[in-house]
Amino acid sequence: TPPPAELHADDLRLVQQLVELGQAHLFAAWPPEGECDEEKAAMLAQLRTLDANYPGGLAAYVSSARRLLGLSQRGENPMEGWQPSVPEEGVDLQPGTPAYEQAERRGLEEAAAIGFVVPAGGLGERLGFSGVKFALPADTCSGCTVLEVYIGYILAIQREAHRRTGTPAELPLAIMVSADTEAGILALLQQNNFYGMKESQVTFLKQEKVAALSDTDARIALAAPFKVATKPHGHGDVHFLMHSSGTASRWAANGIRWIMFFQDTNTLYFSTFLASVGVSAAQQLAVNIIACPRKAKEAIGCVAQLDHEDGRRMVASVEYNQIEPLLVASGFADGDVNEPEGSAYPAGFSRFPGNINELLFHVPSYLEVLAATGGKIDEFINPKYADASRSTFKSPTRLECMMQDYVKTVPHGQKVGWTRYPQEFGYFPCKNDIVTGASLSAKDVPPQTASTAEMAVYNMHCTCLRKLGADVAPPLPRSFRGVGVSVGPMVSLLPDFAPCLTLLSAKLPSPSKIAISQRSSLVVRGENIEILSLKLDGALEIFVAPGASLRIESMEVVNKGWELVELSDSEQAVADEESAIRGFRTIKHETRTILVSEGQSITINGTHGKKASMTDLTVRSPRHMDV
Ligand code: UGB
Repeated sequence: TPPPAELHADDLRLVQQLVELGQAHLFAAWPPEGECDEEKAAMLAQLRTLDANYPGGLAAYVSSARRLLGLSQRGENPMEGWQPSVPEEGVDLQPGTPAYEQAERRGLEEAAAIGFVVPAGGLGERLGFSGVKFALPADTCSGCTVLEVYIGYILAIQREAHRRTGTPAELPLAIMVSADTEAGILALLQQNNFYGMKESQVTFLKQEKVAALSDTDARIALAAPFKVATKPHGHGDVHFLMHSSGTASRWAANGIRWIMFFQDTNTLYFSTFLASVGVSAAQQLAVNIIACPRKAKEAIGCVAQLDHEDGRRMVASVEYNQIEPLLVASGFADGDVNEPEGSAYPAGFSRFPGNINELLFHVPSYLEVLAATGGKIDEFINPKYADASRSTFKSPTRLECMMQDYVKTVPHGQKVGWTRYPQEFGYFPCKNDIVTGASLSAKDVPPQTASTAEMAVYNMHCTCLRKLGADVAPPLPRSFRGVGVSVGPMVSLLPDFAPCLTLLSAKLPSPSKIAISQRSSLVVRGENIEILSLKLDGALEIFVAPGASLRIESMEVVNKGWELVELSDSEQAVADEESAIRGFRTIKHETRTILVSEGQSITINGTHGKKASMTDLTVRSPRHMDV
């Protein structure tokens, strides 16, 4: 079909290129010149977008797809010839130890030079939540959204950098959005004044979908006569966008030496990340893969040393759907199993560290790789075949890529290591709906639900307090609609109070004088707060405005507190999505709320057997009313 005469020169080149690539079918049904011109123009615009948003354009896309589809059709295993083992080079860090403190202090020295990147183009389809996942509460006691907590940590680190260097810092955040999430995330930020961040600190990277492919020849599929079918390409797009938008080099020019990549529903990433920066800086790591203890069959990748028969060697994350076949093919007869008692590795977990997709990059090394690769990441394809000869698909397929596969493009001169933290500081994303969560729970596989994510936040903060020497009751096992959780005191220490263990320690000079009972809830928000002695048996909320201060010399709070109540069948049936994915509601029986407004400086001393007088304080917060 001759191309329409009015085609722009670039369009003409693209059409010719596509015809040469065996994609003439895209234009085969086009009517003669003068008919459907708007529709043709729209399709050409779509093709230009697809061409511009893939390293090397559509030609490179089709050629990679043909190679991978060929391998897949022949049934060749892309992991063939690789032998996995537990990587020897890595650090197990235990918060509360001198090694941890040293790493965190080293990380704090780098505070002014850290940038943050979070891919958030995915919808919570598996979760049963139709909004953007950033809008979910990280924990319902504080009510703060996940994005609010993420930004809270970044701003707290930024303030610390300012304090240390004497120069105001503005740490950058890049959010990768997709057509599915862009409007929701932007609205969330705008409605909340960017949670205190300057709008100019936030970069939106828009991820485009890639062309869907209808057969093993990588023929691009049409969704309609003038519309190419498209599908998501995966979180690996983030590197191409960091490169093609100039963001990585702009940040480097502004003094950013480290970039932390992470995912969209696990605020625990930030509990230890400064120590990881410290490890990277001390060991001069180009990439630090942050890991957690991994339960066998858990849907997270394995960090493994991979040695190929042909001499190639790398440390990388093996994706969860490839672990079982790889292990069985390489001499681990039992496949993906937890280690037994008496093993050389920690019993009850997979021997391989779990990849939590928190990756810390050294920026100059990253720029070197981006310059060489254009941000292209190793891809894979996963067609569902409709016939035994593996030539037709049940539905169009596409290439996919993952953020963590960046390590596969790192040259040998650059060091890749890993840092693993104990489970309480690890990975509790909010990914699965409550029914899926209950069935995983029954198999002793981490359910990754909203309830486990929320309890993990409280348990992490309790662990921090215990590590410092406070007397905090341990969590007890409970279940909400079949999902097993550990429920202890519900403690939420927001990042402006203390973004890391070292800075928390400074706010609690006599931690052995802090005691929190099992049924207690504690929310602390505000920068200038010092707690010397506190006995809590109930619910306490503390909000101290910027520029205000609170010193609790001694206080005892006893009240009816808050209670978590499992939703009944009838309540669950009518619950809003946010509650339904948790399976419980919180009844706030009684709360002590301390709100210190701007300009106030308050000391509470409730010794001599009487409770602290609250008459001089505003005791209600606008967001958190007593019930
Ligand atoms: N995301 C995008 O921004 N764009 C996309 O096209 C897709 C996702 P999922 P997945 O940590 O639990 C990853 O869907 O793919 C964002 C790791 O590969 O939650 O199942 C999305 O918004 C795996 O090794 O994760 O698996 C979210 O922020 C394991 O570590 C992020 O990418 C697993 O996560 C992850 O998307 C895990």
